[in-house]
Amino acid sequence: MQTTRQYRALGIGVVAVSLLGATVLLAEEAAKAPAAGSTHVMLTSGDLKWVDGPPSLPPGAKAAGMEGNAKEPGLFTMRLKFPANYKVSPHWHPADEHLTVISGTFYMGMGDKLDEAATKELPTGSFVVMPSKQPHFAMTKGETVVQLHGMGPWGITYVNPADDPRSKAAAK
Ligand SMILES: [Cu+2]
Repeated sequence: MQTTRQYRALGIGVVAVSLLGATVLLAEEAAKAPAAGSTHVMLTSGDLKWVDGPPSLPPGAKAAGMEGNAKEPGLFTMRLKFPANYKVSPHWHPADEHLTVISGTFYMGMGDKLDEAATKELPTGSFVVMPSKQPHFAMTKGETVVQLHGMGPWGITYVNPADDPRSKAAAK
């Protein structure tokens, strides 16, 4: 009896210690996480370095990386600037798309056919989460800047491969 109780107490003790250990470990990982990338990020809009948008987007877009690298595993944040009357044909991404409208008005809709009437008007300050693999499309009427964040490696797959600017570029 005595031994059983002792073993039981020991057993509980072991579980308690491992739980404590796991908690401490998680806390340490969490504390380490923000610094894991490099250093802190403090960017004003003026600090952004705009370059031509990626070849996966129709010409005319500008992009500015802010955090991480969309091509690599991990969190990334970037801004995209679209000219007026810009359209991104139905497509989907390998991970959830998080989008914040920084300036202008963005129009976004879900489905595999670009339907202007089916878009939602998203004025400055709007926020969207588009689940991975969910086909969607987007357009602008005036110049619009959006901030995109998600988990890399990021990508874009057009529902209709003919809409992919990369295949158009390759065909030229
Ligand atoms: Cu998208």
